[in-house]
Amino acid sequence: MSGREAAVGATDTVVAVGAVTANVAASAVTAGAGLAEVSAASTATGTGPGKATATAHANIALIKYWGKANDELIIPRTSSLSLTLDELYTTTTVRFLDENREGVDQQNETAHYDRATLDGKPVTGRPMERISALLDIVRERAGINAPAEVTSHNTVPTAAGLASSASGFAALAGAAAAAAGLDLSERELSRLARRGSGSASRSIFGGLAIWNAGHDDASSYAEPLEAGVHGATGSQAANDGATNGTASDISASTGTAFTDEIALIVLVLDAGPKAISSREAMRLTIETSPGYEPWIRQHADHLAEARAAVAERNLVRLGEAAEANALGMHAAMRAATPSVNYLSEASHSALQAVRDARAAGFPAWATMDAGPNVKVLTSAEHAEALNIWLQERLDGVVPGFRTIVTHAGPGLKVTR
Ligand code: 2P0
Repeated sequence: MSGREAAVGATDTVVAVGAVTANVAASAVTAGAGLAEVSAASTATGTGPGKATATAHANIALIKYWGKANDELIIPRTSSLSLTLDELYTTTTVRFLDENREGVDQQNETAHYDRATLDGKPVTGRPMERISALLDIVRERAGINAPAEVTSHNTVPTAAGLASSASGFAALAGAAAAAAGLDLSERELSRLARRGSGSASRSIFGGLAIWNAGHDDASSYAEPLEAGVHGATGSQAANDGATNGTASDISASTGTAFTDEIALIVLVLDAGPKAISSREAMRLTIETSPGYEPWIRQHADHLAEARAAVAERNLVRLGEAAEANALGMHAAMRAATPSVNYLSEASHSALQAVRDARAAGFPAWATMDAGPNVKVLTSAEHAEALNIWLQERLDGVVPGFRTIVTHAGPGLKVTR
């Protein structure tokens, strides 16, 4: 019996998908193929038919996804490797309404029949179309025809390059599938989340995850990078066998994963929305930048380095590969026509501060996404001291910045 099967029919049950970390109660029981039934009646919300709530955490790519081989299915040009974060997450409830949409021209009208709010504000326009498009995939698979009401809350500053679309679409995929009564594996959930936003495929999993580029819908999915990370920090350290062959081992003596030895400091330099969507910026980079194909060629080396680094638990090697990969991605964007530049003056000050921190002896490597904020990979051991050092270093240089110290976070959790 899978964890999901165990949960079906039970009321007030939380189903945790993916890595279970220290954030999950030690009483958690792992089951089957990485799905864990968690005894947590007090945390469960409504359980009526057609309704489910999911929480998914943001992830930051250490080796990036930038560019699609297939725009419609969101098949990327490269595989990517990420860390799911504890502090930044989205919680989404999907309720399929007791109506059906028969007689409606669904090609044109679907978006009008679904309703969504994000942090209490109605979602409209293109973001609403993207939500309905994902709901359509779920409706088709489940053979239902009901409009949905979606309620979403974000701890991530939306659209500021802090991966809100990753946590957002992973939570939507998990909640919508459960609300529709679909019994999906982690891999299927990853593929479904990918259809909403590529990076969301990785947020199904906790800790370090790799999104295998693949070549079609079935072969493009994420999976955990480290064996045994499921529950590795809880009482149920037994490896659930959900990973396959790509993984490094958990330290037998300490029971910790490499994932739990690393931290990421987010330097929030500007929490406003970005000027150009990453989807559009990727397209411009692919179509016009002479720097794109060279970056793609380097990317294979960066990914191999990062995988080897995780296997040997080598933070220096991982940090060097991550920083080189991010700098190359931004250089490729800069060379597009028109040039895409997400980095601000504050970003460059932060990048200099990270180099200075390294010179001062800290483990510290920078990565940047589709926004001006800089994320600093470091060790869990040094995170607090480095955070203070960076705050002091940037005080008076970057006005109004704040920092968020994050560690590895858990995979998708679905509540029915
Ligand atoms: C990543 N980013 O690997 C890269 C690095 C931003 C920079 O994935 O078009 O919102 O929805 O698949 O996932 C941001 O792009 O793009 C992203 P779509 P997504 O995290």
